[in-house]
Amino acid sequence: MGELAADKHVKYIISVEKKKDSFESVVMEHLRMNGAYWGLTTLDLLGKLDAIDKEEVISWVMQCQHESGGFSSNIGHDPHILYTLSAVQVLALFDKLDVLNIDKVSNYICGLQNEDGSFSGDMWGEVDTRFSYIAVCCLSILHRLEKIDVDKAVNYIASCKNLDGGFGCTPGGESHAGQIFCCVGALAITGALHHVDKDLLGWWLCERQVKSGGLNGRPEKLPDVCYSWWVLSSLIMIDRVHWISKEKLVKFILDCQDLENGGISDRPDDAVDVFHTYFGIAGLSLLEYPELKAVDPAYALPVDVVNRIFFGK
Ligand code: GRG
Ligand code: ZN
Repeated sequence: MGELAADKHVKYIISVEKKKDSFESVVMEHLRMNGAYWGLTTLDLLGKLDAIDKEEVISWVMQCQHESGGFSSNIGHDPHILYTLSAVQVLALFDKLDVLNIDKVSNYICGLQNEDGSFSGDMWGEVDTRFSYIAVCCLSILHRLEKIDVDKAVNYIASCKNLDGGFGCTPGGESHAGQIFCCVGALAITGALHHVDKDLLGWWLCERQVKSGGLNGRPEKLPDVCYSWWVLSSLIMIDRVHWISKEKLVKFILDCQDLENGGISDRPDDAVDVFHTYFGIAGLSLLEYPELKAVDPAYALPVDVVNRIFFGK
């Protein structure tokens, strides 16, 4: 089996960050804040966050904040709850949460909670359990969870649970590993994992491992490196990670590396991108691959960053 080409991946992430006019960057323009979170978290897990000009990133992040308190994907775009979490996560990575007006950011998020406990993603109102996770995760990082109706938020997530033990984006929505991560993550952060049938969900999740060792996101679908994050983090949060073969999954992720130019793709021999590079490295970190920082499965941040947020260490 090959090894992790850590130095190549560091170079790849830094080159994407620098090539702001490249094709990938233009396509990613509307995802820049989210992309910054993926790239910078990957560098931190690889122990190379100091390769980045911290002040430049922080100044750009703060220019993406709006009057409403929310953040947008890039300067001049509209604010959205996803980019608000990414901005907060990026500031947390650099230990710079103190530049935020915490009440302003948390008011923006609170304003997106609906009467039934669900969350909208922005002022246009789309509702999805992704936004429930984002709200809970972000407010928890800001120590402002008490500002929303947590019971209602939890009950809404519980109402999205299916008979197969999984969760969907709204009540009755098909179970999908991405939504399961969001629902289990939000329930873990709020101390409400008793709503999860761990054996039933653990069974559904471990059935996501296919012959090649990779994981898919739902039955009959192709494996994809990003599910090494969505599925594995969920299995860890419900204590069932020993139900899959870790060795086979490590091999699948390593097989998706571009050994020449760095980066990780969704499946072997496809083109690499920052998104799958992040999920590959974060997945390997969850699998306790040597020389990577540990990542927290609920907050999707390095464990030392989470400890600093909650214990000041
Ligand atoms: C901080 C880690 C972190 C996340 C923020 C955005 C978000 C919260 C969560 C997204 C969860 C989600 C729905 C992930 C799934 C993304 C994905 C690969 C969707 C693909 O779905 P299909 O149907 O692909 O196109 P399949 O694999 O089912 O064929
Ligand atoms: Zn993917």
